[in-house]
Amino acid sequence: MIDIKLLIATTNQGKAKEISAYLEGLPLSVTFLLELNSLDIYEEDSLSFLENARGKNLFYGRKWEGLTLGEDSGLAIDCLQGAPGVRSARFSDPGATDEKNIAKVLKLMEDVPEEERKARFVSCLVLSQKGKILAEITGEARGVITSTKKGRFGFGYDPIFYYPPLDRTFAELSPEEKNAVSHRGQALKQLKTFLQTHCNWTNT
Ligand code: ITT
Repeated sequence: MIDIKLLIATTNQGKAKEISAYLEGLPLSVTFLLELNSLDIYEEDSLSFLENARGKNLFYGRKWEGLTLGEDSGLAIDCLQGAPGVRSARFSDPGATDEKNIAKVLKLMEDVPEEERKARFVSCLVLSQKGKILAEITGEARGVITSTKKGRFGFGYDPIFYYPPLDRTFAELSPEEKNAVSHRGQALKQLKTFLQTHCNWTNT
């Protein structure tokens, strides 16, 4: 079977790992954005995950012949009116780190009782080829923000995102367990089905 080229257009290593693990086994030859050594950086300025995902995808895919996959994701907390939302990566300041972002969320929610700590993770995936969008998929996972960090796996806000069905935070789940239930995993599941059809179609 002929390999189809796929560019995973993210600078976030945590995301890149989860995406490539999920797509393993498909007849794809995967390239990561960081491998291209490009100095171009897309400035995310949209108010929605989908708009940002489209923008990033088309920007990084503009010089790429194969398929391009872009993702925008984030954490939306009910009592913070959906914040950090599209600003999840840079919530504490423009040079934010996961640690600083988590500290800011915990500080803002210091006095919020457990029943008001609901949140959701959202992942928007956009697949394109030569500027044409082929698929747009959204996945979501609902949970509760903890008051302290727990777990050592994952990235970003995983240590403070408690997932009730498994009675653990996302950072307490193995990579496989997280991918099976997470916002990104759910979106990737649909993308995999799409790609399986697309790859068969392209190869015949
Ligand atoms: P790219 O734009 O290059 O893909 P980024 O990290 O800037 O990388 P986003 O703008 O989509 O990506 O921001 C996503 C942020 O949301 C990410 O940095 C984390 O802070 C958070 N996030 C998204 N998915 C997450 C997950 O599965 N677990 C924990 N935090 C997550």
